[in-house]
Amino acid sequence: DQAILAASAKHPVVPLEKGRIYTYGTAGFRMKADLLDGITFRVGLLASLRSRKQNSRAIGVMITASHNPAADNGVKIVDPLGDMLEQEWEHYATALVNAPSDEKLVEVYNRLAADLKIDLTAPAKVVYGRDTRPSGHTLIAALADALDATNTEAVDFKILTTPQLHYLVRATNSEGTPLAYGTPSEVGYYEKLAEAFGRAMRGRKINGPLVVDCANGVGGPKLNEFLKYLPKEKYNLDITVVNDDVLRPEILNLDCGADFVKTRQRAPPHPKPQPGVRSCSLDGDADRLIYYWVDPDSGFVMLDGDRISSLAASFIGDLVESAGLRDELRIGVVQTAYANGASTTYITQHLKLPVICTPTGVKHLHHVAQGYDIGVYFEANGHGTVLFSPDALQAFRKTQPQSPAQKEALDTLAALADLINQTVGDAISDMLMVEVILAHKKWTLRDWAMTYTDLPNRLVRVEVGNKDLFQTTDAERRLLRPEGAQEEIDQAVRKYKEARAFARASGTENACRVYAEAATRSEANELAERVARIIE
Ligand code: 16G
Ligand code: ZN
Repeated sequence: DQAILAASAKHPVVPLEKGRIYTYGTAGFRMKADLLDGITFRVGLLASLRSRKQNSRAIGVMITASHNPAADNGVKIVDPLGDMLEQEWEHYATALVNAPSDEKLVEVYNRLAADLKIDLTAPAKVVYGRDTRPSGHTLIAALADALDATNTEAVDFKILTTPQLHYLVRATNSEGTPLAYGTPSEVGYYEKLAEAFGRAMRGRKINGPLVVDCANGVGGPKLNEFLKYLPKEKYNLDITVVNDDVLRPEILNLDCGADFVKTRQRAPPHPKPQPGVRSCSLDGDADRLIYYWVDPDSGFVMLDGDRISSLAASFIGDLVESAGLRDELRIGVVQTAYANGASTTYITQHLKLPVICTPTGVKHLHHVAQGYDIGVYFEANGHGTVLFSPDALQAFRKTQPQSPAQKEALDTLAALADLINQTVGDAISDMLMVEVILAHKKWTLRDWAMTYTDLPNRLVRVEVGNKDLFQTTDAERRLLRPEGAQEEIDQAVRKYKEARAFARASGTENACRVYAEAATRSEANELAERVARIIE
């Protein structure tokens, strides 16, 4: 207790105005970096408790604010298998962080330990990393003080992408077991992906150069490093990394990156887009991916998370068929309400795969995807992955092929399961998956874009007095409160063809978001504005 008290005094939490508290949201704690020192210290305390509760397995802590501006930062906890912190524990994080004094903090800490039957003398281990934000350096010091005060083994992996940290947590905990996920080092991550990429390509060639915009974030240096592990000539791999300047923090996520491309629906202005060149953007911590090109005739064309999802589902579905496993393995596609209606129709009617809709936030999609043998999940914003169950992995290895084609399908599936990050959405791993699929199909980005036509859509952010008044149901597609609002939205939607709209409170800002889609661009815009006026 004394050690925690003394250390906590060095890392005070900045009090909020009356009635407001810090909450562990969809992305952990995220805000202006200068508010985060004390919060990160307390998250360190929770990570140590979590490790002790989880039989001393390693817990991860990642310091990043993803696509937010450079002045922000954030901190989140990664569970032993590399997935997000169990939801029940988000409340414990909130309780620790909002304790009003150092003494009360120790009280909450000890009460949690007692209630959860945690042995505070058991070993604990926390592995951590951070993105390139300068503030990360001092936040790591706060975290290290908490680990020190609680006698927790600390492993500092320094600067990493978020998905690399998730990989490292799982690799650390599975090392030396039959379920070993990979060597628990940054090099181990590159080697695993490079090897799996080679097996998945099976001698095919990449279809043209690719420009990768790294949002001036951690993805830049990491992708440059990773490229050293890939034999470029062998696969015709011609990748140009742009927006990879991490020495000027103020340009992080500035007019570039996956979030810019998705929300502005255009290519980053720098470097000047070359018509026809295949391009993609990562976000500031390299867990989101959006493809696009500027067409000399029709202008900017974007291939977002829904496109990556349907591409993966179509390719993997075909492979499962060729592998003779269609009756054995259940494939499901998980989306959120933001998924373009045309993608949902394409997946259900053309690919004949079930689509499940969950609330926004990776943890929800991940959880539902785990219920399938092969669970494909992506948010429209480009965050997602494909999960393979132990049964699926076993089937890829154990099925006796009756033909060369069946063998090829089984081997390709096994390679994809190693290539695709199983812990969380990973832009670098997803990019290689997309390249593998396009190489197999011999598709250009235009071929990919031709699979279906997106419904015109519009997203608006609406300032509201108190976003907590907005309560949703049906995976955020309908409002329960304020009373009467949903009826008004329904009426507005009925005025348009092929229309759909919903309003939900943001999980990361004090605002509401409205999404609308309809048969034409002007109708989608009009509908979005009508709904915005209803909830204003
Ligand atoms: C967080 C989520 C992201 C989601 C976004 C929605 C994770 C790792 N991140 O960034 O998946 O799309 O929140 O933000 O889950 P909003 O609630 O403000 O619309
Ligand atoms: Zn991100």
